[in-house]
Formats: sequence, C-alpha cells, structure tokens
Amino acid sequence: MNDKQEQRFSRFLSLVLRHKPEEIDITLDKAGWTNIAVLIKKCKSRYIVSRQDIEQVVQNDTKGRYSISDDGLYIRANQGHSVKVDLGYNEKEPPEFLFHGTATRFLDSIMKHGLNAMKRHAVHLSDDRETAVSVGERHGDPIVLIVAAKWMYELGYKFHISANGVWLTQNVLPEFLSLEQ
Ligand code: HQG
Repeated sequence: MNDKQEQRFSRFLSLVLRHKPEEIDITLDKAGWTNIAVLIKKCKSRYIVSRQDIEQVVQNDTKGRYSISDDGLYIRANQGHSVKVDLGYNEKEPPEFLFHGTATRFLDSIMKHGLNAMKRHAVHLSDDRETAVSVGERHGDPIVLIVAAKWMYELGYKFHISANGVWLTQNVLPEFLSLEQ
C-alpha cells in the first residue's frame, strides 16, 4: 500500500474498530479485539488487504492507534471507542497537569458543564500541549485547557493511560479546568 492507501485504510479501521463493527459484520470482544483473518475476509468488498498490509498500518500509524495481540491473531484500537468496550488499562497516577485541546466555540459550554466524554467512552487528555493543539485544530480554532489532574486524582477521580499514551478519564468538572494564558 502507498501512503495514501494506508491513510485511507487506517481511517476505515478506526471506523470499524471503534464505532461501527457492524459496517462489515465483524464482532469485537469485550476488550475491543477482533480476529485479523476474519477482518481481512470481511473487508474484501471495500479493501483488498493482506496481513502484511495490516501490520504496516499498525506500525506506521502516526498516533499508534492500533495494537496487535501478543499471539498475533487479534487487532484492536487503543482508545477512542464509542461502542461499549472495557480496554482493561490499569489505573495510573497522572502528572500534576494534563492538557485538553478543543475549539473556542465549545468553551462556554465546557466552562459551564465541564469536559464530557460526548460520543466516546472517556475524555481524552495529553501530557503535552502540542498534542492538545492538534487535537483542538480538528474541531476549529484551537484552544488548550489545563486540567488539574493530580488534584482530581487525589480526590478519587480515576485516570487510565492507553497503549498509545492518551490519558483517559470519565469527565472533568469546571473547577478543575483553567485556560492557558
Ligand atoms: C468537546 C483523536 C461542549 C471536546 C484525538 C471535544 C483524540 C464539549 C469534543 C481523540 C464538552 C468531542 C479524541 C461540553 C467536551 N460542551 N463541548 N461540555 N465536553 N466537549 O473527537 O478529545 O485521530 O470526541 O472538547 O487525537 O477532540 O481519532 O474528542 O472538542 O485523542 O485517533 O467535544 O480523537 O484521535 O470531540 O478527540 P471528540 P477529542 P484519533
């Protein structure tokens, strides 16, 4: 696959592994894994891919969105699901601050209601500002919010980190949010 084909197929993988497995009639297990051989077969009407192509996409994905199981038989998305899955990540103590990138037009609502998971399972946070800016840019004029993560953790809120380094939490109340100066 060339770069373009790879990107297109990666977007398709995101769709079926995170949101709509029914689109190609595959099933995800409780932890989000699906059998690679079956996936290749079920993709056929839209993408003719080999196992090697899939390995290439997993390896080259800029955000490390996917993992292949240790036995090499299964693939899953590391985070970002809207379908019900339990990814089984261990709880982890976050650094003092984490970042969330969003668009300026969401700001009023976020400062009023806090950060919600919206269509996904969790609020996505990063430990660096640059990532937050690029996440925010996907939605429009970007703005970075600082989350008092350690304080939340000390108060009992749970944090998990995905295999590709994305911090996940259920929701963030407005009192834990501040705007970058
Ligand atoms: C906003 C990408 C109004 C929230 C990225 C965000 C990330 C509110 C949007 C991953 C709100 C949801 C996730 C409230 C939250 N009122 N707006 N109360 N609470 N929002 O796409 O964090 O490329 O579901 O700020 O890199 O942008 O898919 O979440 O703007 O890691 O691998 O509602 O998706 O990764 O948008 O992005 P999203 P996100 P992938």
